[in-house]
Amino acid sequence: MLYLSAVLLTCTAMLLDTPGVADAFPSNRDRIPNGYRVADPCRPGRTAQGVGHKSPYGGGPLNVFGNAFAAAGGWTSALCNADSDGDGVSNGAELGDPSCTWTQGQTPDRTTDITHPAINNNNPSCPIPPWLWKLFFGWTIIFEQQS
Ligand SMILES: [Ca+2]
Ligand SMILES: [Ca+2]
Repeated sequence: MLYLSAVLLTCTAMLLDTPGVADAFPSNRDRIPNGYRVADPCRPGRTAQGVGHKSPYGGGPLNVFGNAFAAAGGWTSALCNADSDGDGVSNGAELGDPSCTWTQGQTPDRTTDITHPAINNNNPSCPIPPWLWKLFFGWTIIFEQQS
């Protein structure tokens, strides 16, 4: 029974990890700086598809950043200067807009090393340990790069 559960969980995770399967509100990714470049610390080599959601694939309950974004109504100076995940790095610094000057459509001050504004950079809480995720799903990154 345990083996069957593990196989079912793995197949479900593989389906959910297929790009484009579960995008929820991708337009919100345009409303934050580097919305398509946020590294997902729980899935090495991947970007978070749902930066404002608890699920990295988007949809479902909002995370702390998603709630703050919804309350602010967009990328505001207050949201930019806040540190939603409490890791000591402001949302703006995490998303490449440390001076909080970005507006939609502009290229942010920084476009590399973009970290997740709802996941603690120093101690990420992941449903699947990153090493285990990489062991099972790392091959799909190679597949995507070739396509
Ligand atoms: Ca932070
Ligand atoms: Ca963070």
